[in-house]
Amino acid sequence: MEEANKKQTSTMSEAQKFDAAITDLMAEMTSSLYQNPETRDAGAWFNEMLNHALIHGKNNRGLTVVLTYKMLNDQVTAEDLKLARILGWCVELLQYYFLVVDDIMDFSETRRGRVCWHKKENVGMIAVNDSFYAESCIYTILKKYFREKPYYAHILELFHETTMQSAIGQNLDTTTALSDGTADFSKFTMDRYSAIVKWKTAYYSFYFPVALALHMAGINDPPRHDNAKRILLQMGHFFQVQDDFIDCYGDPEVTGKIGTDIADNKCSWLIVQALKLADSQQLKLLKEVYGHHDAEKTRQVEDIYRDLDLKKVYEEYENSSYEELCHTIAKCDNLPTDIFYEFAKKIYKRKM
Ligand code: DMA
Ligand code: MG
Ligand code: MG
Ligand code: MG
Repeated sequence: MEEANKKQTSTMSEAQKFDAAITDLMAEMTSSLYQNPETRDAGAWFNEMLNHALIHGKNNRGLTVVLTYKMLNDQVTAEDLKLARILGWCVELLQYYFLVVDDIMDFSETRRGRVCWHKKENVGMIAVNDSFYAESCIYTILKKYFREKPYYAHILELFHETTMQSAIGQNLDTTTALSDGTADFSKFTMDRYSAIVKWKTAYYSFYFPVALALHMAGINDPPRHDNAKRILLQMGHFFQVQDDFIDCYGDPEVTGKIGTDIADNKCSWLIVQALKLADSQQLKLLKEVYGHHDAEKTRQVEDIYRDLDLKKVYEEYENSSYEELCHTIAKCDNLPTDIFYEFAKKIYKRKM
């Protein structure tokens, strides 16, 4: 039986092994709550919450920890690989607890092909506390598996720093979208856009997983981290532009989420481009119809996007910025560049 298990494990892809690693972790996260009669009900609740969507993501960020660690180390032990997968799942947990609240703030209905957690019957604003719980799981797991590791302090600091960066980004994102009924486009500049996406997405989605793998591999010198950060923040900007495009043009069957950026009055890449291209009449109409939770007004914004051929503007951007990114990667001389090329390849032309 054990032999058969071993054989099965050896033929599994890294993505499948990563997927499999969550089963034990999931049980560990809530088991202490189940053991205590006082907290048993909370254990059952949190178990359902974690099962709702944590395991239905693309796992790109988590997998990046494992794949990067492998690329930095030609003699990885099975034990270290197991730890890299656990660390990868902690990255997924960080993303998850931000998304649970992001979906409340963004008035979203669906996520990862299912109804958003806060939209489930009896959940509502209890989801805010569930997000805190998911965050706290990270630190329980890190303590259990990494406490004795020489890089423990480095990764702990990185989790805290990344949480702060993402919270700053979410603040910029949501406060830039504040509106008193008529869209005020004066804040919707490319500079503001770049700041929002760097803080809300690029740090946690790109620098963070790679930096964790670097720390695991014993790499913590500023020159190499700074170099990785420079490349990965550029990649993160590209990725959020894609996310904004997908918000309007993606197929919800594929993306698992229904876009809300226009109705939410978001400083999305698409509106920033539209403001550059619109004539005075289009601009006047955009001011009236952008940023309302009203299907007809949203459709009018989409019509203007179509008239401005934003799809084509995006396609040109995707091609040229991918080339620029490869150019930046090629200049990196103190880390294996495959780390970055592999990551870039995975997201280029993505549909979800
Ligand atoms: C989400 O940005 C950012 C964080 C920190 C979760 P978003 O609202 O554009 O993401 P999504 O389109 O997935 O809701
Ligand atoms: Mg959102
Ligand atoms: Mg958001
Ligand atoms: Mg989005």
